[in-house]
Amino acid sequence: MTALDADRNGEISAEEIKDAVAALKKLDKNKDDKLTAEELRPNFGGNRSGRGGSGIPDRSRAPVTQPLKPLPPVAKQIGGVSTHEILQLFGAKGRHGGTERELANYRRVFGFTDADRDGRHSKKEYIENGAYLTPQSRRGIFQASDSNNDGFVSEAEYVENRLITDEAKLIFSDMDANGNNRLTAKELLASGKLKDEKLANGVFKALDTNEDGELIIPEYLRVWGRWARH
Ligand SMILES: [Ca+2]
Ligand SMILES: [Ca+2]
Ligand SMILES: [Ca+2]
Ligand SMILES: [Ca+2]
Repeated sequence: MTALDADRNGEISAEEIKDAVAALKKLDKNKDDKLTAEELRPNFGGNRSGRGGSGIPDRSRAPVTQPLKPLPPVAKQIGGVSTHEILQLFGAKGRHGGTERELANYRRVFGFTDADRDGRHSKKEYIENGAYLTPQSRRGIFQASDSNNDGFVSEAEYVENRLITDEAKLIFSDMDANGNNRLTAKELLASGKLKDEKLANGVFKALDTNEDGELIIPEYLRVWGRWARH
């Protein structure tokens, strides 16, 4: 993408497509008319002149932050109802939701943080240099988004996470009847989304990982996000 997008506007124009063969040939460093994965990988090693690079040395391999304390294994079913069905009862579409417009917007936002334009967020780009919420929250979001645990958040992983969490937050505020950003078991039941009281209480317990009788959004999202990725 970066190789073909000569004017760096995030789109490949007809003009750029015409030049694609030449642009791809430029990537073929050893001139064997084949592009290996190595050659396709953006160059992190010095040569950044003229690419609008930040000039900041790449420290993405250095440990930026300690991992969060892992959650205990998340139940796949509650009271005989699968977490997949539970999300459906809440009306969640999860990663399968989203209009074309929303998807396009998420991809655009992804691009703002992908400073070196290699198609993935490094910990440095997202956690260290990010501005959203707090570093600790960014670390939590980053880890939740990195579904394949390779230490980077790809565009697809980012979009998936936005689809899951934006929807989950809407459902949360929908249930938070008194609008105090805290959800009680009573509010969850009163929302009528889970008609079965036993099930509603079981779901609440599963979400309330610190067992204080209330859900706050990050706490709720940690478990919800895992259910939505099954
Ligand atoms: Ca990047
Ligand atoms: Ca990843
Ligand atoms: Ca509330
Ligand atoms: Ca709690």
